Amino acid sequence: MSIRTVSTTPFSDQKPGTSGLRKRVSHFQQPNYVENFVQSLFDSLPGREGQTLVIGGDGRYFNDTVIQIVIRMAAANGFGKVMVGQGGILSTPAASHIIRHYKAFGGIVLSASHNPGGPDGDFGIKYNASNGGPAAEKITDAVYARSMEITQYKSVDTADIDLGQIGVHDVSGMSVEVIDPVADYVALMETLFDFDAIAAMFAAGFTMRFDAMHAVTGPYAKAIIEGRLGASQGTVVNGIPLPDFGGGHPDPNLVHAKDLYDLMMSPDAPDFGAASDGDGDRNLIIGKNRFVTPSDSLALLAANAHLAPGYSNGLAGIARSMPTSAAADRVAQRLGIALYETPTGWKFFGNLLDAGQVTICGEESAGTGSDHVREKDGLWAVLLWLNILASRKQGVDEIVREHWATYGRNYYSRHDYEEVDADDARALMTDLRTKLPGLLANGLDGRKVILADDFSYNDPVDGSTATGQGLRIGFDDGSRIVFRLSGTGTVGATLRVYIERFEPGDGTHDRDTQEALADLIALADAVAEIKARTGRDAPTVIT
Ligand code: VG1
Ligand code: CO
Repeated sequence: MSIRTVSTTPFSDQKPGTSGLRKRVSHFQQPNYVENFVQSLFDSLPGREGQTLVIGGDGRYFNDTVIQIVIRMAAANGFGKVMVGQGGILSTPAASHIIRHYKAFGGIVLSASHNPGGPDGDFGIKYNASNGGPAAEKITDAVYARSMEITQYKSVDTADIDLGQIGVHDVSGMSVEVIDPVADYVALMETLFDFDAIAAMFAAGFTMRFDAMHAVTGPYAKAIIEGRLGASQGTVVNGIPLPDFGGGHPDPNLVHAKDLYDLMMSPDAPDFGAASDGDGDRNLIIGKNRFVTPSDSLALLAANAHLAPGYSNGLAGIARSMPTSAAADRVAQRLGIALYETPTGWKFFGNLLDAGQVTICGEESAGTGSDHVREKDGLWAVLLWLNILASRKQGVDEIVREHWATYGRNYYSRHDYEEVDADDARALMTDLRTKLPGLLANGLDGRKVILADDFSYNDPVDGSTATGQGLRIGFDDGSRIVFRLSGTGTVGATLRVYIERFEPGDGTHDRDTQEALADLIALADAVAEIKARTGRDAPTVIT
C-alpha cells in the first residue's frame, strides 16, 4: 500500500464546540481543512492501529465527499476496519449504537445537526469514543492543540468506495464494511419497548404524524413506525433524506416544524405528533392541542419510563443540563433517586451513564436519551412516549395535566438572539458576570436572589472540572434566569436566555407561557441590557 504524506499548514479555528467542529460548508471546502482536522483527530487517538472506526452522517451536502476522504485517511493512519452506513447514512444515535454493539474503537459522525444544509449551509465533524458518546473535553482539547501545530496528513490513493450497496471492500489493506444503517437500531429499540402494545394501539385506530424534516430519521421512522408498528403509510412525512433538507431548517421546534404544530392545534389533528432533527438526536413532542416542552417531556418520560419493558426495573438516576428546567428534579425527588446537573452538551452525560449512576438524561434543547446509547435519541423519545400512551391509554394532554397536578408546573421558555455581534455578546456576558455578587447581596427588583454564579461542574466520576458554563440567577421562589452563549452557531454569536418559574401542583397551569414569564423576561432584559447591547427588539427564536 502506498501511503501519501501531504504537507499542510494549520488553521487557527478548529476548536470543537458544544458538539464537534461546525462551520459553513464553504469553510470546510477550503483545501486541506477537512484533512487537517481529521489528521489532528487521528494523531490524538493513540492505540488506533488495527482498530475499527465507524463512519456515517446525516446525509447533508458534502457528506459523501468527506466520507471518502475519511476512509482514505483511516487506511493511511493504521485503522484495521471501517464500518460505514449505506449511502453514508447513520443517525447520531444509530452511530452511537453501532460503535457500542460492534465494540469499535470510535466513530466519526458528519453532521451539523439542526443547522441548515446545502452548499450555503453548515457542515460538521464530531468524534465519538468507544463508549459511543461524544469525545470528552480532554480529547477535543487535544485535537484542537494538535490542529494548531499540524504539518502533514496521511492518505492513500484509491478510487471512491461504492457506498450504495451493502458489502465489503478493501482499501490498501483496510477492510471497509458498508452496513445497513437501520437494522441494528431497530433491533435495539425492540429490546426496550413493547412493540406489540404500540402496534395494537395503532391497529385500534390511533393516529400519528412524524415529520422527519427530510433529514436522517426518515428511513428509521419508516422502518419502525410504519414497518414494525403498523402505522398507516404516510404517517412519516418528509421521510426522504435530502442533501439540503428540502431547503428547510431541520430543527424540530415551533418555528421550523410549524406545519406540524399547526396541524396538531387544528381540529384535524391526529392523536400524536413528533419530529426529529438533522442527525436524529432531537425530538419534538406535540399532542392534540398540547405542545410538550422538552424539559417537561424529560420529566414525564422519567416519571413513566417504568411502563416500558426496558425500564421496568426503574431508573438509577436522572441527569439534565443546567439550563433545562427543574421539572425532572421533582420526579427524581419523588422516586428517591439522584439528580445530576451538568453543563450543556451530551458529552457531559457520558461518565454518569458509563458509571451506571443515571438511566435517563435530557436537555431543554429537545434532547432526551437513556443508557441504551451515549447520545440523545429522537426516535427513542418518540417510542417511549408511544409506549406510555399505549400503556396508560390516555391522551398526551391528559397525561401532561396529571403530571403538573402531581408535581407542579415549571413554566419555561428559551429566547435565542442569533447571529449577534460576537464582541457585543461577549461584553454582555462579561459585564453581567461582574454584576452577580451585587445581585446576591442586594437582590434584583425587590426579589431575593439566592444564587448568582457562573456555572462550573465537577464531574463526580472522573473529577474533571468544566468552568464558564453559563450565568445563573436564581430567586427564592424557584424562578431562574440563565444566560449563555451557544457553542454550535457558525456566524457571530448566539445568546441564549433561559427563563423558568415554578407553579405548585395546586396552582394555575393553563396560562400562556410567555405571559406567565413576562416579568422575568423583562427582568432578564433589564439586568443584561439585552436590547440595548444587541440592538434587537425581540429574540430571533422563542421556544
Ligand atoms: C445546542 C443545545 C445543546 C445541544 C447542542 C447539540 O448547543 O443548546 O443542548 O447539546 O446544541 O445538539 P449550544 O451550545 O448551541 O447551546 V445537536 O442536536 O446539534 O447535536
Ligand atoms: Co442533533
